[in-house]
Amino acid sequence: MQRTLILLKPDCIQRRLIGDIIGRFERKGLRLVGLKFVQASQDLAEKHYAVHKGKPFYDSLLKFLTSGPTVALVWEGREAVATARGLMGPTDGTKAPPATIRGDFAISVQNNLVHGSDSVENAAAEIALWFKPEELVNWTPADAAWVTGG
Ligand code: D4T
Repeated sequence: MQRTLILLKPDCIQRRLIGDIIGRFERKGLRLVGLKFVQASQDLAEKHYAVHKGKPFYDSLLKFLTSGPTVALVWEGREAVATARGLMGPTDGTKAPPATIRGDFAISVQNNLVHGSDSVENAAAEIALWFKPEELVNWTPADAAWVTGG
């Protein structure tokens, strides 16, 4: 079982898409283990996007992530990192195929609604950045055997 960090970025909240987008991860069969509504500070945004420091879009990206509230989520499941990235689609909304989140709802590169960890290692670091260990809930959904199979 893997865990991944998903952020519903400020555009998702402003556009009232929280329910639609959380529903896609739920319906896929991923298990929600963490959820919080956060106003990201400059420090948190800088740490989250440290890998992009120095790139031409970095300042704009930080301004965007700190411009309003974000919903931070941790999802668990088989191949959760790649599965979530598949649900999201590629970075540029205009290139994202229909039936992906960005393909259905985004037309921007920056304002692309969601962030998802891109590796198991980065997922662990990002989950630790956004959540305290005690904020994550271990539980077994009633339909777990039906979702995961044998
Ligand atoms: P995240 O990290 O938000 O899940 O997005 P991706 O993994 O799909 O894309 P990324 O790391 O390459 O970019 C992070 C973030 O920066 C924005 N961005 C990216 C931007 O504003 N301009 C750009 O030219 C690029 C490449 C979008 C996502």
